[in-house]
Amino acid sequence: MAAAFVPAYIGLGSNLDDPVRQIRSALEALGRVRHSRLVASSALYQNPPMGPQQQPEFVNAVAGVLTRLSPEELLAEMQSIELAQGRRRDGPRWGPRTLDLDLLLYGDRCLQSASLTVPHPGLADRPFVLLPLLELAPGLRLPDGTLLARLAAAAGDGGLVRVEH
Ligand code: A4P
Ligand code: MG
Repeated sequence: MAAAFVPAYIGLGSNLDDPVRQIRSALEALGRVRHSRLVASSALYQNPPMGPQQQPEFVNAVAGVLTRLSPEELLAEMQSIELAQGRRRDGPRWGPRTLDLDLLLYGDRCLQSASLTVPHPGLADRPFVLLPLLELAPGLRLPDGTLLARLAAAAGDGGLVRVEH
C-alpha cells in the first residue's frame, strides 16, 4: 500500500443490461473501495460503439479517486466490481459488456506489466474517455507532459450525448 493518497482516474463503460444503472452502481461500488475515496464523477455520456458496430450504444463516465492502494491492488478491486456486476470475459474483443473499468491514470506513474499498462493505452484518442476526464480535470497533463485539453480537441466529440437525470 502506498504511504500517501494518490489521485487516480478510472474509466467506466457499459452497453448491456441497463447501462445507466450499471454505471451508477459501479460509481457507488467505487465509493466503497478500501483505503480509497471517490472524490469526483463525471456526467454519463451515451455514445456509439468503438469496434464492432452491431452492438448497443455505450454509456461512459470517468471517476476520480484518492487511493492508498497500489495500482495492482486498485485494479484487483476494479475487477471484483466488474465481476459482481455480471462481467464475462468470454466475448469478442471490443464486444458488448455489462461493465468495463479501466485504470486511466495513477498519479504521474507510467507502468507496464503483464497485467497493467498505465496510462491506459486507449486514453489519448478515445473521446468517451477524454471528454469526461476533461470535465473532471480541465488542466490535467499526462505523465509525458501532454495537455489533456489538446488531446480532447484533436479527438473531437465522438457523438457523445449527455445522459439526463
Ligand atoms: N489491463 C492492462 N492495463 C489495464 C488498465 N490500465 N486498466 C489488463 C484496466 N485493465 C488493464 O481487460 C483485459 C486485461 O487488461 C485485464 O485483465 C487487465 O489485466 P478486460 O477489461 O478484460 O478486457 P477488455 O476491456 O475487453 O479489453 P480492452 O482492450 O481493454 O477493451 P477496451 O479498450 O476497454 O475497449 N465503445 C465505446 N463507445 N465505449 C466503450 O467504453 N469499450 C470497449 C472496450 C469497446 N468499445 C467501446 C468501449
Ligand atoms: Mg477493460
